[in-house]
Amino acid sequence: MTITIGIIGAGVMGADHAKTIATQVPGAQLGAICDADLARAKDVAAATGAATATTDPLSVINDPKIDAVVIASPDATHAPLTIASIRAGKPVLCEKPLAPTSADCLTVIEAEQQAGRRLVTVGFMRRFDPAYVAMKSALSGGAYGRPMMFHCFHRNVSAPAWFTSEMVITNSAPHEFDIARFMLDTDYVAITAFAPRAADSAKKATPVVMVLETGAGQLVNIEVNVDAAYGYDVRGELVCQNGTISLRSPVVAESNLSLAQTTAYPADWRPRFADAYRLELQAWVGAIRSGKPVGASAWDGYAATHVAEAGVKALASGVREQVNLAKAPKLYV
Ligand code: ISE
Repeated sequence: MTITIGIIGAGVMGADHAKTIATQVPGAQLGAICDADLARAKDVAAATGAATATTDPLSVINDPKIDAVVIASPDATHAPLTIASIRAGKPVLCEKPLAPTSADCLTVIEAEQQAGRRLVTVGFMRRFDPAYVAMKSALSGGAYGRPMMFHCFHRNVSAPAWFTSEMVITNSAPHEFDIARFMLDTDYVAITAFAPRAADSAKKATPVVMVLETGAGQLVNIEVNVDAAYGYDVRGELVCQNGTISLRSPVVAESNLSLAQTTAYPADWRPRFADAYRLELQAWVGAIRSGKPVGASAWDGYAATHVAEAGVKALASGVREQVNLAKAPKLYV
């Protein structure tokens, strides 16, 4: 049975997902591309062979020919469109964040609990990235002993002038909040956040350095710099009792010229995490068939947003803020 997918949002991520589904996800096809800009929806539909283009997301979600929904529209629309998908009984892959506020995340969790089954996957694609998968597999083998610290660096080439330090925490850092929680299989109890003096007064965002404490006494430090300039660069080193495990970013070529050896950084996250997005979409379509959910749940989406809210508070207060995550409902355990 071919899974027919509707994509809501034809911007950077929606177009990327459409291309991946059209070319690298066997057993899936594109039934509709939806965007507030009909011309953009039509362009993506034409480029990927999607059957229709529309500006009406609910017409996609409620179309009986659509089996599943990918939400890659603006963040503020994620919760209401995810809830509409749940109510239509459709599996939904919602790009991060599940919602900009933890209160809105809880409305999605409430709807999914009423449905009585997991329908929501949140697009924390790093869980499918081969480097993070290898790190988690090595850790689970036991030879490294107890993980104590996780050093994370997340650097973008540049962000728009309107991007703020708070958005560094709410928009970019949730990837680390989720992957470290997934890697260590624990929850956070506190967060402290620091920002250096801005290097460029024309920019609103500064780098942000956060230290998170887990319930198991571990430390996760995260540097996010959205104006790193030199390249898109995500690093991670897990420090365990008997050794360390570090991520290696995929290097597709190494050039030797004029007495210099160089490798290139990607310009943004899409090349660095292309495998992760592909594997996430393939696993999600497989899960729709098997009925066994994969990837980050709505609860994981809530946890990331909840930690981000505490991080924004910590940046403003300059003191250690508690992270009080409620106990996950049975549906998510
Ligand atoms: C963006 O939304 C992403 O999800 C990227 O993975 C991240 O690197 C970037 O900082 C975010 O703005």
